[in-house]
Amino acid sequence: MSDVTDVTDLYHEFGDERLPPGQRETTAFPVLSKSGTPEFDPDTWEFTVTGAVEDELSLSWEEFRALPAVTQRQDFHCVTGWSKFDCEFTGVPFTELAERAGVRDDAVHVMFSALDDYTTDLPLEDCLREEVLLTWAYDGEELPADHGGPLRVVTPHKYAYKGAKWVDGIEFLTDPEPGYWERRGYSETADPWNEERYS
Ligand SMILES: Nc1nc2c(c(=O)[nH]1)N[C@H]1C(S)=C(S)[C@@H](COP(=O)(O)O)O[C@H]1N2
Ligand SMILES: [Mo]
Repeated sequence: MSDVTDVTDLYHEFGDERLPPGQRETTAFPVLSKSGTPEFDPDTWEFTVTGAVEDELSLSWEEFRALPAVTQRQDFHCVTGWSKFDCEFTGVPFTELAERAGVRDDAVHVMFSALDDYTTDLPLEDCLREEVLLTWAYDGEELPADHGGPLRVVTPHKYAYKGAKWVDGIEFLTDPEPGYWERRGYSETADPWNEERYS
């Protein structure tokens, strides 16, 4: 992997400190999943982009991997209180998929879905940022299955539950809808520097 873009300084937009309030830095990378790690079959896997778009998309694993990708160094903040600095993720920017599908003007919100029936939602403007990636590699290696391999979303400007592991769908919504943890009391907005943990 050649060019690595460092986006670890995005915290300047949200707060003074790289480590958000109430977080502690860890060098470990704990695994947090609501249920186990789902099976991935590259032959039947299908990624869909649906909802308020001009052209709905359906991509095989091979087609997804052929999309243009970037590598970024990012931080990772878990709502349970740990942060991990300098994670190197390689993948497709959310904006690339949004452009290919042609997001309609009435889209305001986004729902991500995953192989383990997890969902999470974000306002559209929070997704249309360069650091929101659909990533398949971590520190130059294939993304481990426990961490969401083959494909996961990363959202370094939000608590990490906003990043769906095993992601296989993006739906553009004209009205906000809550995802899995958001229905269970976690924050809709999830800004780590404002400690938006619960709703
Ligand atoms: N599909 C799916 N994505 C998920 C989860 C999950 O249970 N299923 N857990 C979320 C939560 S609560 C966190 S903190 C991060 C954890 O990512 P990690 O296991 O790679 O540390 O994934 C998020 N994405
Ligand atoms: Mo979490």
